[in-house]
Amino acid sequence: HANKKVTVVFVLGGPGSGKGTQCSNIVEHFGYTHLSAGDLLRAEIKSGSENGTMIQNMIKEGKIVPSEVTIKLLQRAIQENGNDKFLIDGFPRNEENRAAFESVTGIEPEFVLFFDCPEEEMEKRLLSRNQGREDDNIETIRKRFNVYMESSLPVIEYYKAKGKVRKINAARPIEEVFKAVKAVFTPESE
Ligand code: UP5
Ligand code: MG
Repeated sequence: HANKKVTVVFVLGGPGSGKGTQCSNIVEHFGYTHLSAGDLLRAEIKSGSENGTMIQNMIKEGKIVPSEVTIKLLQRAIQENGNDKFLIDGFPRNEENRAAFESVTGIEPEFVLFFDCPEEEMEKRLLSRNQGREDDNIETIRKRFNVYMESSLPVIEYYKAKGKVRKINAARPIEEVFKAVKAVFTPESE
């Protein structure tokens, strides 16, 4: 696969747990490039690509888009970027995503940043986000929570067994969550 050597951190957690918000903070302080799989898929819909309608339907249903589509977008974004440190936000979402990404790109994450947040809090945040996301309605939110519990949590368990999960209590104000995040990215000698 002729890859440049890159460092990747997977940023995982339920819908509305604060992945995107904290990734912006990490970019500012630690020089990573933020790749949100969901943002890449939404951009693909907007670009009028041949997969656009399929992606739009899957997102509306809270379902996981076929991994070859998402991986192609992530791989392209990594290759086109001059940076060598990436936050991959909201991917992998199931076991198949994880295994396919690893075999296609040869990349294993440095660690997994996991935002742990109760469902009531995530629901409250999503319903008051108001950014016009087609999946921020209560019907789709319930579907996203189900897919997260059934398919995405097992991926976090997989990395937990490998000692790679850095778990953050995400049910606190943004600044407090970021304090905990900073500690994860700061070498212990500092
Ligand atoms: N907010 C954030 N932190 C807060 C805090 N500490 N206290 C109070 N409020 C806080 O935050 C959500 C909202 O909460 C914002 O208004 C924020 O200000 C506030 P945000 O940082 O946006 O949370 P995030 O975890 O990024 O939530 P998001 O909705 O983006 O998570 P999802 O995982 O649901 O969405 P994503 O974009 O990753 O995926 C969407 C869909 O795309 C999926 O459902 C799926 O259909 C599809 N998809 C795939 O198929 N494959 C993929 O690989 C990725 C996505
Ligand atoms: Mg997000």
